[in-house]
Amino acid sequence: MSELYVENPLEFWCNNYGLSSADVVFLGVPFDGTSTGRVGSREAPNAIRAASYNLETYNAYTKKDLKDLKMTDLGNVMTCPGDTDESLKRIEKTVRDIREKFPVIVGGEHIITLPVIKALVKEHPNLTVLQFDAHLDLKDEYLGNKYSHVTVMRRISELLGKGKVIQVGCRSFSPDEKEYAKKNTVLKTPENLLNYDIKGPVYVSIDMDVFDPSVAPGVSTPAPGGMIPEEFFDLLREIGKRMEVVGFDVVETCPPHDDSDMTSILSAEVVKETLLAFR
Ligand SMILES: [Mn+2]
Repeated sequence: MSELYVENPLEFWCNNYGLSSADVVFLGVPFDGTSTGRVGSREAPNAIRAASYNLETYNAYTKKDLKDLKMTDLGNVMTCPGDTDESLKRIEKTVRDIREKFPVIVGGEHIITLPVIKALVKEHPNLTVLQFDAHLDLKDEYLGNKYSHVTVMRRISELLGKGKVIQVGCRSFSPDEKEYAKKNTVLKTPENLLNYDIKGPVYVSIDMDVFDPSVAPGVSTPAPGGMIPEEFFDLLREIGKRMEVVGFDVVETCPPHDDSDMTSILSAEVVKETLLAFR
């Protein structure tokens, strides 16, 4: 048969190797059931896939190309709108099945990171989470709810233990959260992160609100005073040289509140740059 000039724009741009041969697996998680701010991050996985078709796959700094990665887009987890418990179970089960691969998880809101960590910690018992976020996400509960995007790093910190969550770029939080952070997590600025030595496997969780709303307006809870892309990408490449990264997520992109798709486009670029920095 002659070559067919067709493509599937509902896959993240990659040479699709299929699950058994791929070592990098892109997984969408369209869940926004606990969002306290603007809702709609469930639309992000497909918006970011669509935006990926405008990317150059080559990176001039690392001289690496997405085309050279053995990657596959597995599709989206079938989450249950309105049922957080069942959704988190399904996410954990799906990630458990791909835990030997390098997972690239695209949310969805930030609570989805909890079941991902629960699944990965079985493969990497000494796991550290490196979180980029405007918020600490360390509240103990929110309106009686223990499982929310504002409690997610508290639950992960309880699971992994003291000093195993490193929080970068946080600028919007309550005194209680700051108090918990002082005792249990490690707070860093983008400028002083690299002075801190992280040993063992690292999972990177990127909440898109770590960026300034001037460059990423389409997030659930924007917070002025954040990072710009060049600063973030420079830091990523240094992390890639120094740390053993075993997977990452990109969360909280909110397409219904995005202008000109700029946050989805930046999110696709973040997926690409992060992959090329770490693989
Ligand atoms: Mn967050």
